[in-house]
Amino acid sequence: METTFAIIKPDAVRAGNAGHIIQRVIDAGFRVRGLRLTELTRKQAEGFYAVHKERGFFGELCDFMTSGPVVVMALEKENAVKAWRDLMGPTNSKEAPKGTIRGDFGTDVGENASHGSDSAENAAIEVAYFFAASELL
Ligand code: 3AN
Repeated sequence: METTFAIIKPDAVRAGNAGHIIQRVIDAGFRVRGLRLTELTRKQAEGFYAVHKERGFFGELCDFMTSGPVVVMALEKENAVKAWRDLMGPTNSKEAPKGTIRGDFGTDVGENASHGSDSAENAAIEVAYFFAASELL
């Protein structure tokens, strides 16, 4: 069984959609191993997105991710990384089909309602970035 890491981003929490998104997680058969409402510090956001630090949108991305509360989750399922990315839809909410989280709750490529790890290796790193082992059920 695989565990992936997910974030309900500030736009979706602000719009009151966190509950709707968590319901989709449960309906899709994920087991929630960890879940917390938190607000990222600038340092946390910059560390989390360090692979993107040379990209033009890095500052904007960190501004957005620190703009309000987020929900961080560790989600378990067979092929959880792919299953969660399929449920989210493509990065750009403008291109994401209806029925996907980004298609239904996001706005564009930056404000796209959710994050999901892109590999099992990164999922392990990202889960550990936000959760102590003792917080994972
Ligand atoms: P994904 O989160 O789907 O794996 P990546 O890895 O391409 O997508 O992008 C990482 C993060 O950077 C995403 N959360 C996305 O919202 C943001 N991002 C990507 N491209 C842009 C852009 N052109 N402007 C603002 N934010 C962006």
